[in-house]
Amino acid sequence: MKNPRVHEIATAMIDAVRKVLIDHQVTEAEYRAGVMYMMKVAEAKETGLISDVFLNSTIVEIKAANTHGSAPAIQGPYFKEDAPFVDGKLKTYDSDDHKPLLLHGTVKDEAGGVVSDAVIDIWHSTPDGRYSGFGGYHGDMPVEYYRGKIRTDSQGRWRVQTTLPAPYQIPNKGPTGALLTMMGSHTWRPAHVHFKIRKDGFEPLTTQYYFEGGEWVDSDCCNGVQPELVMPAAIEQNMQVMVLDFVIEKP
Ligand code: MBD
Ligand code: FE
Repeated sequence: MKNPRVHEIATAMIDAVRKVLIDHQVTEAEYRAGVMYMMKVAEAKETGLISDVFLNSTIVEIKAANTHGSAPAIQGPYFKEDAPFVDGKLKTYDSDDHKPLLLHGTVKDEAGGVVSDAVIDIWHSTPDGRYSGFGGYHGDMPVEYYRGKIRTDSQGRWRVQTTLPAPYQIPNKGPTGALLTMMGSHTWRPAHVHFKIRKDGFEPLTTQYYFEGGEWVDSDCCNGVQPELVMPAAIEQNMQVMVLDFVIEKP
């Protein structure tokens, strides 16, 4: 069955790629190497990763230009729908060199009204740059580590404690890392925490926040940093804290 939207977008994408092939006089051998490369991406299970490294920020730009809510950001490939609800604290592998991080704030609507009972998913990497629940490169860390869901209270407030994430290197031993290196780029992202805020009757908000002054904030390999997403370093109760007041909007 013909799908008009697929027709429009797929046709435009193929036209755009054909133009690149012609403009750069791509040879048969180069084309074949490209096909082999795509097979390697699939084999390494990096299809999601490579898509998000290069293209997710563009989708976010489109959304950002059309929203009255908080700034959206790239979701990346490591969201897990089945993360558990947590009671004020994400499960982490605590050790002496893991610093605590307190996250709290509110969820409001565009008119400033509190949004109670919104579900917030929070996820981030281990200090050594792995995400739970993905296996392979990431090890076999169970899905309940470094991620969880919480709900806003009757005043729209939320709060959760975790450990401070470190600058993060995307999987760099596979085809995505190899391409970035051949392109003269690198595989680093600034330390970040991901959020997804959902409430019936509102547009979901997917975002992530970075730490002011953090390494790679100015040269994220995923092009995911916007000024509104960089939070100043603040301290509360002897802990580094990020205070985030989210605004979500109706469709
Ligand atoms: C990540 O952790 C991430 O957040 C993105 C956007 C891409 C790759 C890895
Ligand atoms: Fe991430």
